[in-house]
Amino acid sequence: MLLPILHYPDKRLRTKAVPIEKVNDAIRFLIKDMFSTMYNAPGIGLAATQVNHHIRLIVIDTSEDKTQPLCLINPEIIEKDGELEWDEGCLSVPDYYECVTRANHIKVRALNEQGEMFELEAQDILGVCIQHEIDHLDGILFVDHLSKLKQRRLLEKTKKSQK
Ligand code: K1U
Ligand code: ZN
Repeated sequence: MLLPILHYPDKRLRTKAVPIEKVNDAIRFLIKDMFSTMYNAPGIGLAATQVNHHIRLIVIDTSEDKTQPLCLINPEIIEKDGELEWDEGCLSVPDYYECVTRANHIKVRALNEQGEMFELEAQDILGVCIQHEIDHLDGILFVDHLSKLKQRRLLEKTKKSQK
């Protein structure tokens, strides 16, 4: 099932998501729908926050042929270093791309769909995407990393297009 994606400046995107206590079938159904929604958009990542579920769950697939689905439940960045600039987009901010500086290399700890803990090291687009999606779980959008001037221009453009 495809899920509706919340769009900036919807205030629900500012909700801080809560940890998932038990990885059960309801969570696994949501994961399946989130992957369908992400691939259909199309996108390379999606956080539960974006589909109005305020729990700490993200799905990602940065592969070219869409064969490497990755699900992270209760993800935590446990190490980060370096800096990297990347032109980011967001399914909640359609048709808007801007350069953001993030850590170049991260180590993340999370649960998988079976509720088992794992650790993953990531860099380049995968590392950027994980950081972008974890920001969503904390109610942070990539545009928050931009200058106040760029944020004001985006808000004006969004309000005009909504009229
Ligand atoms: O969280 C989201 O809104 C998804 C977002 C993830 C992301 C993209 C770029 C840098 C950081 C995080 C997207 O997927 S935007 C769409 C996109 O980048 C894309 C779409 C189709 C093919 C390739 C990329
Ligand atoms: Zn996003």
